[in-house]
Amino acid sequence: MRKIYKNLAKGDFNLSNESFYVTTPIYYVNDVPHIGHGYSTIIADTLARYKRLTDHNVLFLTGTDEHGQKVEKAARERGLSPQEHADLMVGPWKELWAKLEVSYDDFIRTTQERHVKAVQHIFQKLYEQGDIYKSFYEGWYCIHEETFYPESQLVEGCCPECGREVEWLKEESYFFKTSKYQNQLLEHIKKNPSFIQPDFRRNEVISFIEGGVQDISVSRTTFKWGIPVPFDSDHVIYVWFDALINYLSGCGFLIDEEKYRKFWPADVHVIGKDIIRFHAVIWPIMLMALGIELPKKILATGFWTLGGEKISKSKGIVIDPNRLIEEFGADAVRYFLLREISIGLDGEFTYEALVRRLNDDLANDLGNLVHRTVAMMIKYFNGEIPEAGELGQLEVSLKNEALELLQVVSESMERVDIREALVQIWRVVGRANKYIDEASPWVLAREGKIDHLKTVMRTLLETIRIIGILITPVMPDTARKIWEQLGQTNFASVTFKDARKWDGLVTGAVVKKAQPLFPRIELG
Ligand code: ME8
Repeated sequence: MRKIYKNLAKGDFNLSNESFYVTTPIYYVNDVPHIGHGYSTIIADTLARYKRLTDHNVLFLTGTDEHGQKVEKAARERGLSPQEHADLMVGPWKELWAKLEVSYDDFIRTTQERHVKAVQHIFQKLYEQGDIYKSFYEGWYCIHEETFYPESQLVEGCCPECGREVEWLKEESYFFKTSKYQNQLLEHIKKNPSFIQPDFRRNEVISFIEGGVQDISVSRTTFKWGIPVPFDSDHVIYVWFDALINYLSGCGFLIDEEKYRKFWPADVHVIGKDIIRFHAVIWPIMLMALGIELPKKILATGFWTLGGEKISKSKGIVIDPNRLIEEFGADAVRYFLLREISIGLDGEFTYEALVRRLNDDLANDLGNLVHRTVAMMIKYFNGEIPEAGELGQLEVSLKNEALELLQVVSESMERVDIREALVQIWRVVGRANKYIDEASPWVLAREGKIDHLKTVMRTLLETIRIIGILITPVMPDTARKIWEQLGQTNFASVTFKDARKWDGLVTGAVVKKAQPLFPRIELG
């Protein structure tokens, strides 16, 4: 990743054969997905697709978190065993990811044997080396968050995260010596500024650690739905200790040495800000204790809110992604979520904002550019792509902007600034639309200046080709449709490298008239 960035800085875009490993949180199966879950997954998917298009060997892992008291309770309420419940609930997640064009390479479930084995192995190892010890736990526990909270953190006696009632638990428990590694972790975070992103989250984590990290309870005895502690069958392993290990068990740990070597350490864990302490404190400490390299980046997103409140199924504040996809299409939803807010910040979800983006950016700007160009091609050249003659000043200017886009977009993507990448692409979309008006192909046609008309149309088509390539990570389906409308056939083998050359279209290929990419939506 870094290598490519250096090359880019020199203006020399080099493809690499490096591996890239990106993960999403694994989602609880106590409920069905909402748009907030979709958000982290779409970010990870966009990064995975971008890396594949720059010739990386990608492992994109998502999955489900199936143990714990919360899942056990949800199963009981439905009269099912926790396993039956999990088996049923995993369906809606996989279906949503298919509808959202999420191209995961592997889907891990924490009830799978490969995972259970890894978790027990790690628990045993840490116990044997003295980093896990037995004691008693007393404290306030929120089942919903599956987290213990010190009294000082409670808000009016309730869970500081979700506001639910907490219960006082006293039980025998195994503890993980988190405190032992806090200084080592602090040093790592300070030495590696990009380890926790965005920066303001990094600073929060630093102050949290400086405040002192307590050893955490990593086993429970009051319920059964969890991975048994290998040497003490009265205890099940704490669901977060279990869940975090998915990032290892999902990349071959213990079972596929070659894969594990190839992909670990992970390049990016995409997570929401609510689970940053688990990922930026507990998880790295678990890895340090095991002597395993830390992930390169923890990327914490903000929340999508509705009426100022976090979108959350359990709070009854939900946007059903399935309905949005049916109404607007997966690509429009993906574009909206990634374009509307910068990663890390919260965003208020409104139907109006979504429709505005769809109408302005997608229907008017991109959709019209493609539609007008294809229509003129059919009208003037029966759709057959002509050779360009000598480029005039306007053409050279558009060509240069289009060719520079690869570098600009790649730099933004390397910084995981997907929004900026889109802003830059749309700058050229706007430029191309303006060029149509400036070059006025209809005047050239009327005046019989056919050679120049050919040059104008080819310039537009090449610009659209480049835009089509660069939007692929965010809007894979639209990119494919653009490719087809351009009469090109090799979409599956296109990579970002193809955006650095001009004249990439097959001359003589015939563009295809199609439905507008994005129909305008009238606000009711
Ligand atoms: O926490 N806006 O799972 P979970 C943006 N199983 N993102 C949101 C969101 C919102 N309104 N609501 C949820 C868990 N998310 C654990 C994770 S990982 C080893 C274990 C996203 O089903 C966000 O990424 O509660 C958040 O961190 C994740 O969903 C939590 O999903």
